Amino acid sequence: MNRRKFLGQSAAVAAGFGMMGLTSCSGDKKKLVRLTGKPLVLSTWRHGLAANEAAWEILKQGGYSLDAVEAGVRVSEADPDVTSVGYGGYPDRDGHVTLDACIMNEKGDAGSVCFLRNIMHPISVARLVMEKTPHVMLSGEGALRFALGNGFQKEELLTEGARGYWKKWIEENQYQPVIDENNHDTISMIAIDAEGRLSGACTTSGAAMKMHGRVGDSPIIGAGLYVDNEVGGAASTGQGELAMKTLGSFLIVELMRNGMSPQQACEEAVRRSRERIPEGKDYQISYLAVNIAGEIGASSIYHGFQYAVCHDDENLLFDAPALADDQQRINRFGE
Ligand code: SD4
Repeated sequence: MNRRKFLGQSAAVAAGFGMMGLTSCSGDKKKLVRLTGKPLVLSTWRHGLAANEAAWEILKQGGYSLDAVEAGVRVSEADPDVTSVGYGGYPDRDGHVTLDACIMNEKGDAGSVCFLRNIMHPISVARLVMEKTPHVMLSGEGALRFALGNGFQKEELLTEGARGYWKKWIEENQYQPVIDENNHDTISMIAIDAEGRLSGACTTSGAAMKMHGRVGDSPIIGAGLYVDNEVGGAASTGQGELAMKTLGSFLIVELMRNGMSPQQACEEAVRRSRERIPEGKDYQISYLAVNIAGEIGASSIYHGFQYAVCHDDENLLFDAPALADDQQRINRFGE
């Protein structure tokens, strides 16, 4: 994308419109959609379309945004074809699927689980941590025990497909868990309901082939997700270490609080995250944000990040603008 087109999009967002040059779900129509208004739900990646649909069922009936985001991301968690989330998620380098998730509501309540194994819906465990304990985060064995004690069933989450990917990776690669387009589709979702209540959810199996025990940004309140009902919400997908080092989602919300549009705030968070990339590494990070007025922003280091927005019964997929230019992408991906 050239700079002029990029700025044109930012201006459109600042004026209260959604991103320009949008493609519909079927990918064939160009559209300009006004995205202000409630209710509204947005989420990361193409599979966010199906997740949005489940969330929208609740929102359109006047339901609670927290119920909507939980129901929405559960769709991705149960989908074996989504390889960065829940069932079917790629394992760590030892062959174990380990899950991270968090959830937040309009009051600023938050719940989170990390390094959780064998539970299909970590987002629902995170919600229970928020609602049933005085804590924000449970990890590993303790999180599993808490889940089982609350009626969740132990399940094998490693599918044959994911096992095959892991086996191939071991043979061909050198154990470097870098997030790129092949292992990158964490779902983060933010919704505003008819009463103006903002909630968010984020759930992932994390970086494929990560070290056993590695936890990313997705369960960290302020890194993978942050919502504040006075301002808006933000979420990340990509190399979680970058969002952790910058508290990227919290940063975006604070930048919006101080007057930036969601688009400007996402771009600034990408810029800062990019500065934290270790020498010699090439990582991708993407942010998605919405303010309480329903304006949306999205930004990424490289092109390829897509997000889905559902409003007024219309559920559309958008291409996020990127900071790196096309030549840098060609150099990286050889396209
Ligand atoms: C992580 N941010 O664990 C997650 C991975 C991700 O799409 O977003 N994948 O670092």
